[in-house]
Amino acid sequence: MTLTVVIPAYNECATIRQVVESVRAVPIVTGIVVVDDASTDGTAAVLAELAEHDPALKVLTHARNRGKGAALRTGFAAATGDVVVVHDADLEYDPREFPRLMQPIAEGRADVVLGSRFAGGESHRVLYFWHTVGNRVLTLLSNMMTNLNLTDMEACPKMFRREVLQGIRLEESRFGFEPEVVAKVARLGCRIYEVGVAYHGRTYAEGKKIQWHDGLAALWCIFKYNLLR
Ligand SMILES: Nc1nc2c(ncn2[C@@H]2O[C@H](COP(=O)(O)OP(=O)(O)OP(=O)(O)O)[C@@H](O)[C@H]2O)c(=O)[nH]1
Ligand SMILES: [Mg+2]
Repeated sequence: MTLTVVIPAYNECATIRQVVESVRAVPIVTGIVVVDDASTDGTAAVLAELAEHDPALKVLTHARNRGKGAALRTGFAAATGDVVVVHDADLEYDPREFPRLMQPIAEGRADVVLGSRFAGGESHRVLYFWHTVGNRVLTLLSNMMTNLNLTDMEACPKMFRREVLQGIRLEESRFGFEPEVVAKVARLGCRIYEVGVAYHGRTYAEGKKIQWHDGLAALWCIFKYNLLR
């Protein structure tokens, strides 16, 4: 079973090399698609150098910044593996966990596997209490509408059988991707599994970017994609 890793990247010049190298080092990875979302910090130059002698690494570039969801749409369309996983470009998650995430799909039990920072015994950096509350509330509201018992709707690691993913029309261009895709795979009746993942979160001083209005946007998307469609 082949695995394509889709990495959205916006101004991640400090981490992108290490991210790509750590993904490459995972034996089950057969292809990597990085979507440079019009970075202005030199990410493009690092990516060009990394792609030079690596046919398994595809770099796609947006002419202007369009957001994580839009970057993922571009990346998913170019993915060719049997299975596709989303991986952020900021070292918060560990690609060595891909085999564990893939297991339910490889065994033919799952169509979609979601990583969770709140399930399983992996290590998690202790960080912002109110962010965790926000995550729990968003996950609770999403679960109430999908009737799924997820523990972490907003976690980045999301793995799909490619046919399932490419059969979904995704609309959200920014961080609304997470609630949108969960609502859509739930509605399709996909077999969903959850796997606990380690989380090495960053502080705002270290470059964390998410803002309170991203939480509000996620809230709106939970209602939009579960009730209004
Ligand atoms: N913030 C942001 N990230 C983008 C954008 N386009 C692509 N990305 C990538 O999407 C991934 C997630 O972005 P992050 O800013 O790390 O968002 P997050 O992990 O939800 O939140 P924090 O890490 O807490 O800031 C990263 O790999 C980014 O490089 C964009 O327009 N804005
Ligand atoms: Mg992040």
